[in-house]
Formats: sequence, structure tokens, C-alpha cells
Amino acid sequence: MLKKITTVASVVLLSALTACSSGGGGGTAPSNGGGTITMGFAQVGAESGWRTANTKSIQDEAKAAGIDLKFSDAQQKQENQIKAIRSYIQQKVSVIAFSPVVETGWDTVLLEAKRANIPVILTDRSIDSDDTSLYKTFLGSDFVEEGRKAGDWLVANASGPTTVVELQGTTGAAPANDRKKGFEEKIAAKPDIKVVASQTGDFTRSGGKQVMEAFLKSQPKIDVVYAHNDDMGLGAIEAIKAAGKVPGKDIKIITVDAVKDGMTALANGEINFIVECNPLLGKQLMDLAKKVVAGEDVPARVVTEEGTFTQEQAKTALPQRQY
Ligand code: GYE
Repeated sequence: MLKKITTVASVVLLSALTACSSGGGGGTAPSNGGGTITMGFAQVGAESGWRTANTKSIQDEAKAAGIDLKFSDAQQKQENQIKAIRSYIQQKVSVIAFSPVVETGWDTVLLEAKRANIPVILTDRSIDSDDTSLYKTFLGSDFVEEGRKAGDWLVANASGPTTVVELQGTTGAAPANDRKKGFEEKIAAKPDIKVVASQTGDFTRSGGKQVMEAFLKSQPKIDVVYAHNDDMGLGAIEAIKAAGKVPGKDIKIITVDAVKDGMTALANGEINFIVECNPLLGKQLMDLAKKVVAGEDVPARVVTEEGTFTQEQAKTALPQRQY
């Protein structure tokens, strides 16, 4: 009921603002008067195989949907994303979509978008804000659930005391916070599984390699690596091999994403289990954008469906893997 009232209120507010701007009152209504939709997209960066596939999906599907896409790469820096969003507001795009590099610190810039009457869609990663009126919808995975799937596998496959090292994603990012949380929740059931070290590798291959090298030096015994994405897991594989150990055997590896390189390492026996995270969000994003720009209602949350892969399943799935 409350939700309905809010929706009606915001529609009224929206038409009031539009009326104001068309009456020459200096309003900043979006410039898509029935014409082409312009989307300003502020991407996180190009840190991983997942991100590359996500960017391609957005660019391809914008083209297919006839949406004029303005795209920027923030190189994993929040300040760059904020700058990009401000420039999209200035350009009066029809809709802004972005994948927030970290969870907090967005209220000011999103309020600016709201005041300019430009709808915002969150995709892939969400924000931590009490004000849900700052965006229309959030399209992406359930990262806590992904962490739980990783934890479930370890609980089912660990025998005896097990020491785990964790390679975290970018500090403050939703997938880093949530994948850690879901994993911890599940392994709590088995007290002899212990996370002995946990550090960020920034979702990159080089970051994963570097942190793993340090772990191999500082930890007397490592049984399992839990990496928040494939790329960091692949970096860890290099470090493990360089230390004269066999990845997948001497040290078991669990990752998240299931991009082609990760799936290849899984099929080869160097990774033991991958939780899938789907980067192909472009089509759904463009559909949502069209609806939002047309003033139609959209669900507040759209969750991506995804599974998990064992080594055997990776062998079967790999030939058809698109990314
Ligand atoms: O898992 C990782 C990327 O936000 C889901 O970001 C995304 C994550 C993905 O760098 O590879």
C-alpha cells in the first residue's frame, strides 16, 4: 500500500517537473521527447574477464535496442564514476545506468540526478543507502548467495582440519562484502574449517598472484584458496606453481564467475569448484531502460539466475561457453 502511494506521488512529481520545464521554467527534464533513448553508462573498469564480457554485452545490446550509449570506464575509482555521472546529468541523457565500484558514498550525486529528473538504474553491483528513491531498480546477482554456494561446497568436501586463505574483491565493493559474508555463514557449521588469512586482490589476476605469493610465505599450511573471482584464482594458480605446489591438488581452489579462462582451469583440474556469476546483463538492462524512460513501473529488484560448476560439469559446459 505504502509503495503504491509513493509510486503515485513520484508520478505526480515527475509530471509537475516536466510541466515546469516545458513551460520554459528552466527545468532539466531528459531530452528524449519520444526520440532516441540516450543512456549514460558508468562502468567500473576493465579489471576482469567478467567485466570484459559485461561491457561487451551492454554495448552489443544497446546497439540492438537502438539505444544511444555513452560509455565510460572508471578504472575502479569511485571519483571517476561520480565525474562520469555528473557529465551525463549535464548532457541530459534519458537514463543513467551504472555498476557502483563500492557500496557507499552515492547519495549526493544520485540526488543530483533525481533533481534533474533523470532515472537511474543500478546494474551488477548495488549501493548501501537508505534512500531507495535514488534509483528505479537494481539488476544483478545475489552475491551473498554466491558466497553461500562456495561455502556449501567446502563444507561438503572438506575432511578434517582445513585452513583457508581468502582473496577478497575490491575493498568496499558489494561482491567482496557479500561473497565473504555468505561463505562465512556456511563454514561456521564446521569449526575445523578456518580462514587464516584474508586480503584484497582487487579482482585482478596480478592482485591475486601478489597476495597469494605473500600468503604462501607467511602461512605454514594452506589447504584451500577461496577467491572472490576467477581472475584472482588464476593469479593464485601462478603463485602456487611458482612455489612448487600443484594447484587443485596440494591446494584446492574455489572461485566465483565461471568465465572461459576460469572454466578451462576447472576442466584441467587446477580449480576445484566455481560459482557462476552471469555478466550478460545487457539485454535485461536495455529492456528495463526503455520501461523506465517510458515511465512504466519496473520491479525494484531483478535477480540474475545462476548455478555452479564442478570439474566434470566444466568439461561439458566449456565448448558452448560464450565468454
Ligand atoms: O565477479 C568480478 C568483477 O561485480 C560481479 O566484478 C562483479 C564482479 C565480478 O571484477 O570478476
